[in-house]
Amino acid sequence: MARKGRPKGDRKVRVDFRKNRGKTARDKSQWTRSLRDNPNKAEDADKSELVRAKGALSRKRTIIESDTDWDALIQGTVVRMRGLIAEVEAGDTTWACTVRRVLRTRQIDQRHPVTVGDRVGLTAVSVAGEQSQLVSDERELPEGVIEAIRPRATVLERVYGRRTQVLAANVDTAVITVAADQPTLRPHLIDRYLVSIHQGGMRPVICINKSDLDKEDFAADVAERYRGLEYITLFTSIPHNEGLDELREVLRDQTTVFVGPSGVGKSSLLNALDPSLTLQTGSLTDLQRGRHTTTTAALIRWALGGYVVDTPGTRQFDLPPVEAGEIEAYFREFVDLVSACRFPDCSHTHETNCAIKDAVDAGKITPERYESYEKMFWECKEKE
Ligand SMILES: Nc1nc2c(ncn2[C@@H]2O[C@H](COP(=O)(O)OP(=O)(O)OP(=O)(O)O)[C@@H](O)[C@H]2O)c(=O)[nH]1
Ligand SMILES: [Mg+2]
Ligand SMILES: [Zn+2]
Repeated sequence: MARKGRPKGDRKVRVDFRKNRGKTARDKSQWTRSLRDNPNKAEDADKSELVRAKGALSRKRTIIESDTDWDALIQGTVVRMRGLIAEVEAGDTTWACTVRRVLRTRQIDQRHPVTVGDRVGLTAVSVAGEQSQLVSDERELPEGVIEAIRPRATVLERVYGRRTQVLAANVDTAVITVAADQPTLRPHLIDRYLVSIHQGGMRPVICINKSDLDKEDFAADVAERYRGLEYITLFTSIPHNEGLDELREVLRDQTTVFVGPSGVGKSSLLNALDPSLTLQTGSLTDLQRGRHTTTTAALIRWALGGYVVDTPGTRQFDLPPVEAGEIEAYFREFVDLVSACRFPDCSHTHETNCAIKDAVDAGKITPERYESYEKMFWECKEKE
């Protein structure tokens, strides 16, 4: 992209620069294959990878994005990737798009220049004055070329093994889904998801499902703790129809993703929130078995307005790691206190005169949250 006399109006955009960009597609297809053979495998492998040193994985790199006349382009949202073809929804039309070569330069840096959720500008492709058509998943769609991509407001990444993949861009809300019981509620897991979701720039919503199975108000107390931190926290039960209307309101007109461990009721919640979804998720699973196997997400329009992110190929995914030193920034009750620690680089673990530990002693930070922090911190440190 180096060129002389960069015209005025160009701006620098910071993008993630992945060191593993040189990896061949073969790694991925092998992973895909092993995942297809055993869908639980990725999930199990990922468990230990949720928190991991990031420093070695990525650094920021600056590229130049030329000014775009957006008004001259058809504007839409990438809802699905099929190989190199991006399906873009613009108004009532779905386009099958290739990507302009100059944008693919960005692909080399980023591996995925265009991903599900990207806001793009495209031009129609015509042949001899006629709108050209492309076949995508046995549907004939008008062909377009993606000319420009808006900077991403948020990124939803997942980790599998040592690799990180951008699952979707511009997701507004991530619903951390856990269960009051079956599987056992582990609040520490909520904290891990919170850190990753904050890092990705999304709005977290906590959903404690299966409230009908709550024993001795353990889950109800956990919900109170997170409400005390001003997180939107919902307590839901599908058989008791509890909290579902509230959840619908919170998710209206958003792009939403549900994250959380297996068996907590993510699929059940999706179907309860929008009963018409069943078919669509079913057909996506079928797709996966077909030859257009994809491991990327898809955006599905749903009854609440906006989109819900479907992640075919995995029943669950883990979010990317953070650096140990970054974790404190994502514990929201720590943020205003850290400047009062005696040491500017205080890790809030072994140091004296630590404002965080003082706040724990004073009951301003709960021991559960502090233990979560400590656990994540040491795990990250070990790997750095
Ligand atoms: N008691 C009770 N059971 C529920 C509730 N919601 C879901 N379940 C049950 O929990 C089980 C798991 O639900 P799923 O929706 O498949 O869970 P999931 O989170 O999608 O799981 P994965 O797809 O494996 O990640 C099913 O047997 C559901 O019927 C609830 O509110 N209360
Ligand atoms: Mg499910
Ligand atoms: Zn401290």
